[in-house]
Amino acid sequence: MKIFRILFLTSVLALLAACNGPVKPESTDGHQLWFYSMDNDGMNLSPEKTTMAIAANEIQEYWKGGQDVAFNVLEAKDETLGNEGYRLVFDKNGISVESNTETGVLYGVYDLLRRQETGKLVKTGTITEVPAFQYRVLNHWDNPDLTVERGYAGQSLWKWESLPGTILPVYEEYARANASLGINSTVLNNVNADPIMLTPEYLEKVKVLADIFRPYGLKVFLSINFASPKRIGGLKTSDPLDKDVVKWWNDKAAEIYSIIPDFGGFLVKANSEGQSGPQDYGRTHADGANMLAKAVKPFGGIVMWRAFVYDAQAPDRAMQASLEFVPFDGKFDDNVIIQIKNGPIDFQPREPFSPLFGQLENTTVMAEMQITQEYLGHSNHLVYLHPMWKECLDSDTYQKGEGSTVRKITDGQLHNRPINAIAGVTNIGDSTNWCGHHFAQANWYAYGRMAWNPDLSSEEIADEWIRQTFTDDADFVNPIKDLMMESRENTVRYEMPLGLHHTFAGAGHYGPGPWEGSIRPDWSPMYYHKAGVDGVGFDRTMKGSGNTGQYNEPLASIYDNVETCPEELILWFHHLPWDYKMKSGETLWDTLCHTFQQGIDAAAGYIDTWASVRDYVDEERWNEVNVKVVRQAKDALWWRDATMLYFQTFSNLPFPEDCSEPQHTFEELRRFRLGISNYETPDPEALPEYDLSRL
Ligand code: BDP
Repeated sequence: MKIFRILFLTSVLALLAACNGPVKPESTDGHQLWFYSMDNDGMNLSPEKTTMAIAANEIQEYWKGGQDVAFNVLEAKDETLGNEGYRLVFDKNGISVESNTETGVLYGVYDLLRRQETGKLVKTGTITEVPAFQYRVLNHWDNPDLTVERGYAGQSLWKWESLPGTILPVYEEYARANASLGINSTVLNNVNADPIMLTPEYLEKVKVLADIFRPYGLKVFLSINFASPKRIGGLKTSDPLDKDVVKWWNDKAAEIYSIIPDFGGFLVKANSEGQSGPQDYGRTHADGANMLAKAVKPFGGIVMWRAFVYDAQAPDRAMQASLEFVPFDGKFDDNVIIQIKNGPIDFQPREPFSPLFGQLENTTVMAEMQITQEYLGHSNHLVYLHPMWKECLDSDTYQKGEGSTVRKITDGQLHNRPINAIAGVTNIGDSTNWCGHHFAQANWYAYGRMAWNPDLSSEEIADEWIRQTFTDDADFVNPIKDLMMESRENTVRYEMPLGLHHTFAGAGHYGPGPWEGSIRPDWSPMYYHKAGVDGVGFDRTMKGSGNTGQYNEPLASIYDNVETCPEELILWFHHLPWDYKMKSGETLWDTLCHTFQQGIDAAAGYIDTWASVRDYVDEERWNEVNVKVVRQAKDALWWRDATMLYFQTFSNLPFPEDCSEPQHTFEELRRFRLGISNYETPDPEALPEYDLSRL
C-alpha cells in the first residue's frame, strides 16, 4: 500500500513537472557571455591581479565538484607541453592542473570549468592539451575616434579619451573571456591605422590595457601606419631603405618595449586600399616588412604583414596577392608572417581558399578569418561561422602532395617554420552583450576554440557554447545546435549561391546591390558577377583570367573544368549561360531560384525554431533574438528579389512555380538606398518590408 502511494505521488509530481515545462530563467542582458551557466549574478573577478590568484579565484568561485584542485607549475619543465600547454590529472585524491607556466595553469583551470559546465569531467585519467597555433590573435579594427570599421556591436571597447586615467571593468572581463578560450594576442587598432597610435600619449593608454591583460596571458600588438615617420616623426620620407626612417622605427620599437616589455609586434596593411607602403618609394613588400621586423627583433617581436593587396587595374582581383607575393618567397625575415585572408577576394560567405597559401614554400604564412559579419548580415543575422573557417583550414592545397592542408601550412607542420599564427577580425564592441547579437558571441567563442584546437568539430564547439551560454536541456540544445550548424550554408543560399560573390550594396555591405556601379571597377558588383544576356559568373579558367592556374594540381584542373568544378563554386570560376544544365538536370536559372528559395524557407524556419524554445530562454534574450530572426527571414527574401529580379532583366526567364512571389518590383528595390557607412549596422525598421505570411 505504502509503495503504491509513493509510486502514485511520484507520478503525479512527474506529470505536474511535465505540464509546467522548464522553469523560465530570469532575464539577462547577455553580458556574462559563456560564463552564464557558472554564475547568474555577474562576473566575480579576482581582486588580486596575478595569474595564479586569478586561477585560484576561478576555482574558489566556480568549481562545484567536491575534489580539491591543485596547481602545479612544473619545476622540471616538460617540453611536450611547451609554454602554454597543460595537463589535467584526475585521480581519486583530487585533480591537479599542471603546466610549465602560470598561463598554462590558468588555461587548464578554464578547461576544467568548461568540462564541469558541459558534462565532460572524468573520474580518473589525464587530459593533455597543447595549442596548435603559437599566436592566437584577435584583430580589432577600432579607431581612436571610437568607431569600429565593420564593427556592428556599438563603439570601440577601448575608451581612448578616458585612458589611461579611467579603467573600465570590461577591460579585464575581456581579457578573462579570451583567456578562457586560450586567445593570447590582441591587435588593438584598425589595420587602416591612424599614426596617432604610436605617439607617446597613446602608448601610455596602450600600456594600461597591456598591464590589465598580462596576467591573463594576453599580449598587445598594434597596427601601424607605414607613413608614420613622415606623419608623426617629422621626417621627409617613410622610405624603408632610408637610414633616418630605419632609425626612426628602431627608436620607436625601443620606446614601445621600454613601456610594454612584452609587446607582441606590428600588424601592417601596406599599399592596399589607399594605405601607404613601401611601393610608394619603389620598394618591395619584403623591404618594408624586413625593416620593421629588424626593429622589433631584439625584443622578441614579430611583424604580421597582410597579403590583402589589390589595385584597380588588376584584371582579376582574386589573383593579385599571389602575383605580388610569390616573387618574394624566401625573402622575408624569420619574424615576419604573411597574413592571408581565407579567400582570395574578401571574406565572402563562401570563397575557395586563397591560392597564395599553396604557393609560398619558404615564407611563414597565417590565415586571417573574419569574425565580424561584414558580409553575413552584420549583427542582425544569426550565422555560426565556424564551418566556414574550418572549410578553409581543412582545404587541401596539394603544395607538397595530398594532405597539404591550409591548417598544416599555417600551423608549421608542413614546413617547420619558426613561428606560426592565426588571426580573426573580431566582432566585439561596447554593446552590453559584447557582439551585437547574442548568437554572435558564439563566433568569438568558436574562433578561440579553433585557434587552440582546429580539430574540434563545428558541432562540438556549438554544443559547448550553447550549454554554457543558455542551458544544457536537450530540448533546447538540439534544435538550436541544428539551426546553428545550418546557418552558414543557408546564408550562402540566400545571399550568393553557387559561387556568386560581392553582390552587396555600397559601402555598408549590407543587403543586395548587384546593379551598383562604383568609382573603381573592382568595387562594383558587376565586376564580380558579370551578369549579361549571355549568362553569369566570372571566367577564372585558363581561357579567362587564369586564376585556376594559381592552384596546385589536381585542383587547378578540377576548378578549370566546368564538369569537375564543385557546383558550390561554379560561378566563382566559370561564366555560364542561364540555361546551362546543372548535374541535377535543372537549368542554372532554375537552380539559382531554387537555392535562394531554400535559403528563404530555412531562414523563415528559424522563427519557428526560436518560438519553440521560448520557455528555455530568459525573456530579454529571447525577445532580442526574436526581432533579429524575423529581420533575417525578410532579408533573405530581399536578397533573392533584388538579385534575381535584376538577373531576370538579362535572362528573361520566369521564376519556377514552386518559388514564392517577389513582394517588391525590381525598380522599387533598385531605388532603395540604405546609405550607411562602414561602421554602422542598419536599423531593421529601415529595411524593405516583407510579409512573411505570404511565403
Ligand atoms: C574589407 C573591408 C574594409 C577593410 C579591408 C581590409 O571592407 O573595410 O579595411 O577589408 O581588410 O573587408 O583591410
